[in-house]
Parts: sequence; structure tokens; C-alpha cells
Amino acid sequence: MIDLYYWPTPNGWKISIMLEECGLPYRLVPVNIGAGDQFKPEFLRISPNNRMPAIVDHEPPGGGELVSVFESGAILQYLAEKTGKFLPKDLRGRYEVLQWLNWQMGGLGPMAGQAGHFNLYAPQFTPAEQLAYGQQRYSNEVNRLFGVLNKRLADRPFVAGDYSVADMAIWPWIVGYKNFGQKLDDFPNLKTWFVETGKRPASDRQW
Ligand SMILES: N[C@@H](CCC(=O)N[C@@H](CS)C(=O)NCC(=O)O)C(=O)O
Repeated sequence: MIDLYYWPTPNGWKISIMLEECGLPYRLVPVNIGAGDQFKPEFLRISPNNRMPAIVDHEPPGGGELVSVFESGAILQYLAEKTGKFLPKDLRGRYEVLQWLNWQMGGLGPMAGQAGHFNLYAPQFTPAEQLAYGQQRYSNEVNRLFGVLNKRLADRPFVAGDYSVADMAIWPWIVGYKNFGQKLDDFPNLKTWFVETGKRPASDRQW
């Protein structure tokens, strides 16, 4: 059994999607980040960066003590290694996927998160004239990243080889594209991939 420390956000969805795709039994442990659950000492013991998602695996490969993992990219990699699914075993295929997983972790996720902050959240508290720079900076960067992904998807159905943890990491960060100041019609290859990936049953299971 795996405990999934979870709240319904793009980073949380990545892991619920992977668990569903793998058919692994799991138990949801809600971490209400609006109520401050991420700062509770028992959660910080698992996730010292006070961010969800995190997992605790009660049956780790090879047995032994429980394994806990935080950071969604590391969790996806752990689950892929545990199950042998959605991450190729050969060197070239593996790094093809891992580079795009890391592209999401280091680029798309943080930049889209900031774009969402300036476009959606900050206007509730901050005068509009103070927000334009941040809104433009991060929306432009998301626009660039969407362009990179669109180009990548010009001649392939998935981001790297077969459907993989790279697709699972990226897809939830396209869902809120309007909040990031983007129009999917500007990125036709990305749009096709987004719509098709959204039809997978696991993409629907966002608790
Ligand atoms: N790089 C981390 C980011 C996780 C993250 O930012 N989680 C947010 C929700 S999407 C969170 O827990 N926020 C709580 C807070 O800001 O205190 C990952 O991918 O796991």
C-alpha cells in the first residue's frame, strides 16, 4: 500500500495519474495547503520542503523499512522503477524521458506557477499597475515553453517515445493554460496531444 499525501493541484495530479495508470493500490492522505497542513510536524518529517505531493511506500521494492519520497519528479521516477512502467530501461530511452521530466520540473511547472500567481491570485490583493511586469514576464516564458513543446510534438504522439512519466508530469500543467495567459489554438500539436492525453481514464481521476 502507498500513502499519497495529496491536494488537488497539478503537482498532486501527476502522482494520482501515475498510480492510476500503474494500477497500484493507494490511500489518499489529504494535505489541505489552504489550511496549513503542509506545515504540520508529522508532514514535515516526510516532506521537509513543506510542499505536497509526497508518498510513503509500505511495500518498497526489495522489502525493508518504509520508503518516503517528496518532489513529484522523484516520486514519478520511484514509481516507474518500482513497477517497471512508463520509463524505458534502455539508456537512450530512459534519458529521452528524464530530460523532459526535468524540463517540466525545472521550467514549465515553476514558470506556469508564477504566471498563475500574477494573473489569477495577486490581482485579488495588489493594484493592477503593480502586476503588469510579473504578468508579462511569466506569461511570456510560458508562451516560449509551450512553443518548445509544440515543436517537440510536431512529429510524435507522445513527448518521449511511448506514453511515459514525462507526459504525466506535463499534462496537468497544461490544464490551466488560460490562467497562464495562453491560447491552445496557437499550439496545434500541443493541443492535439493535450486533448488525446486527457481522454485517458487516469487523467480524469483527480480527487
Ligand atoms: N517541486 C515540487 C513543488 C510542489 C509544490 O509546489 N506544491 C504546492 C502545491 S502545487 C504546495 O504544496 N504548496 C504549499 C505551500 O506553498 O505552502 C514538486 O513538484 O513536488
